Amino acid sequence: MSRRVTVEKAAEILTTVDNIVILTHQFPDGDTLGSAFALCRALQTFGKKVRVLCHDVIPEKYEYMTAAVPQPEFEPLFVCAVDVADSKLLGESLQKYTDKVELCIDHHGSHREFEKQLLLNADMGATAMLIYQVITAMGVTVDAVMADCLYTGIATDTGCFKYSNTTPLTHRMAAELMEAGANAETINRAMFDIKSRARVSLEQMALQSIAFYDNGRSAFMQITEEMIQASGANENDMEGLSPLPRQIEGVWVGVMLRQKADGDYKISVRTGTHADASAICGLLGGGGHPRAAGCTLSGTAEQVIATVQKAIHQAVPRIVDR
Ligand SMILES: [Mn+2]
Repeated sequence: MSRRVTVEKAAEILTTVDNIVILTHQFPDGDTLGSAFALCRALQTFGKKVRVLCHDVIPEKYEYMTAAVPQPEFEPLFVCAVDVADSKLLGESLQKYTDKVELCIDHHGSHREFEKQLLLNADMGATAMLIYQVITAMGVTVDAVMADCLYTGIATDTGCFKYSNTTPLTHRMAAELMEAGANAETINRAMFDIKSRARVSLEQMALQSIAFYDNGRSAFMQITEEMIQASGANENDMEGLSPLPRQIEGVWVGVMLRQKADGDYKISVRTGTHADASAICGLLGGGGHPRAAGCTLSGTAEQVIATVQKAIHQAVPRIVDR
């Protein structure tokens, strides 16, 4: 069992230690990176040696964080993790730190304890919101670099202030961060608007593949190995494709089939208020959240679609009515 700590206690712990490494989760997103680089920068203002570690190569679009915060080499004496819901998510190269994490700061309700001390608040839409509070509690003034990092975490985890986890506090913090110099326009454009050409080419093919069933209430989209090859898309280009079928008017259940290298299909289900995605995927050996869930199936695309349809009909009987 981890010892639960408050924002003030976490701030006190961090101010008393040195040679700190901050761990992020694998397939890093704006929140884990924004949290890590903001905290790193804040602790460096005390003259401490601090650096950020990530199992994966950090995507180029976060260069305004990575380039702005120096990353010195040193022998770590204190290990901190941010936005890491489970030690497995540290990724292979950071697994060696699992039992050495002194403090984890996280906002996932599903958090699985692995650290000695934990600052957890699932009411926060982003870990960056907690980091903002910790930095303030340490008495550090948020500069423009920290503001950019924290704003990125909040904007990305709330889907640019669109998701249900967006609260008045989210907006208040974002406003304060803009006052502190966050480049909201540039950040939001880089995070939400800009797509690589490979991504656009993959989206073109994927949209072409969409097939409707149940009088247009369910929509299936396919991403095949062939499309990935032809578009030249990499792992980062694939992020955020699964909501596309659900965005179509009249669709209750949007399904994305992604062919994996071993031939199996990774299924992502997205729903609106009429259907429960986790109930559908639960019938197929997977799980997730009410609006977003997933599972893995093997077979041909036709077989997989038929299997998912059966589960949809069982979990959402009303979809075939009328
Ligand atoms: Mn997060």
